[in-house]
Amino acid sequence: MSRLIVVSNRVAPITEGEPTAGGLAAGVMDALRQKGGRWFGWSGNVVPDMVTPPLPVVEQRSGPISLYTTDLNQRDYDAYYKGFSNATLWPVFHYQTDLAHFDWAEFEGYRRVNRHFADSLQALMAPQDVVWVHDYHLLCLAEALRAQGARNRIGLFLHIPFPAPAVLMNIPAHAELMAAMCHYDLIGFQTESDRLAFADYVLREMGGEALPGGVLAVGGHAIRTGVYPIGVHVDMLRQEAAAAADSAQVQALRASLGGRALIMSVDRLDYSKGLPQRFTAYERFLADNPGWHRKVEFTQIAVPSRSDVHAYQEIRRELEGEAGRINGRFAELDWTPLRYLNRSFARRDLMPLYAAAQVGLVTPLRDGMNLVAKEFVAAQDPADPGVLVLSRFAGAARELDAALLINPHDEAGTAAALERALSMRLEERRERHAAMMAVMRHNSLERWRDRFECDLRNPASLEHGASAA
Ligand code: GDG
Repeated sequence: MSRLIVVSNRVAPITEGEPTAGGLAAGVMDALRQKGGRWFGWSGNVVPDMVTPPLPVVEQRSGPISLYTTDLNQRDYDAYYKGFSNATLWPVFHYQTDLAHFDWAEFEGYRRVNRHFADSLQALMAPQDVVWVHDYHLLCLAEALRAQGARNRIGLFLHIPFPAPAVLMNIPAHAELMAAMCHYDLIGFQTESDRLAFADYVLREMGGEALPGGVLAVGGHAIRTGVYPIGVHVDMLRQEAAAAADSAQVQALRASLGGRALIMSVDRLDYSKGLPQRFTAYERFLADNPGWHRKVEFTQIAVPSRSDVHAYQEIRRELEGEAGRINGRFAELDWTPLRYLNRSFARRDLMPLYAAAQVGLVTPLRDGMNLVAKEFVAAQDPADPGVLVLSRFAGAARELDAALLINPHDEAGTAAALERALSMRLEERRERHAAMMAVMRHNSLERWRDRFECDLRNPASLEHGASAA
């Protein structure tokens, strides 16, 4: 029997009763639960440098799923996770080269951890198993597995954007990175423009050749590429939202709003999410529309993230200052126009909060997909839905073109979209919501997972056009 082996930087903890957080975790868990399989990744624990690899692998079982985790020592954590993954790849892949730093020693640490992962995986894999690797932390994993002689089918799904070659080439190790990626059999992207950016580099910088069906031939390898937009559990999210529509938390929110309209944003506190630009666009909206004063509130939930990386400390400081400044400018004794919450919420509390909002404001400067946009739409009451204001630079904008699409750098345009969203008549809101729901039902989380797994297991399926989303 050919099992599915999933590898990602972190493995989602199995928590009974609580739905699994985030798209990656939910999609992967579903895939493993159906057919059984193994999931390997970092435990999240950092141990002192005295502890040297190979570090032990811990197994946890839950029904047909086995989770395997390993710790990282401080040196590996600093180079692989904090350094090359989150201070080089993340900013460059999100086009923020000004925030990126590069250090060959960190790149070497990144490759070293990819090799350690490969070492641990060897013991968990049988020759016929297929391996599904996730995201930017593990771009060199297939190369490391091949070096150990693994001949399994190995696929990579990239959750974040893939940059244009000119941007990628800011990373001094771009050639090494791309050569490593070419050891994957299948690489999946969120959008066609990400896939084309990857193909562009392979064709122009590596002398590769494009064959039919998204196949790229380079240096004797054939790499298949495809587009697999990640989705959400549409019906489950609506049920979660409806089930808690009158929870104490939602009642408290409603009481505090006192009938005012609610604009809502939820993000990891990350510079790619465009929070400072969003705050100033809201400020512009308030300045341009005095008629809306006291009638609207904007709540920003910003979940702390990667707080030991310098750029994340900076943006946190900046936002605290901006929230205070905007409230200082517009607040009245009985009206706080902007609420800024720097904390996380339990997932089951989040959906009814989305549903209580009239406007979902999702304005990343760049985003692979952005699941919050999809969750906001799914959580709405179809009879009286809220409006999504969405950045055209989120992967989700490709599918959710019935949202009000904005450019997050255009302060006046975003402010005007907010006014339009708040004033939109019921009929137009329903039409836009129904159009987005239809696309989301089609590109479901099941479809994302099934298409990727099917294409990984059956190379022929791509040749018949399965790669087109
Ligand atoms: C990467 C890519 C791509 C948020 N706050 C809380 C909470 N969340 C959940 C949301 C959502 C998830 O976290 C965030 O997903 P996003 O897609 O918005 O963003 P990234 O974390 O940057 O994810 C992205 C994604 O991978 C999947 O491929 O879409 O482009 O960057 O599900 O609801 N969950 C809980 N408490 C919170 O306070 N439990």
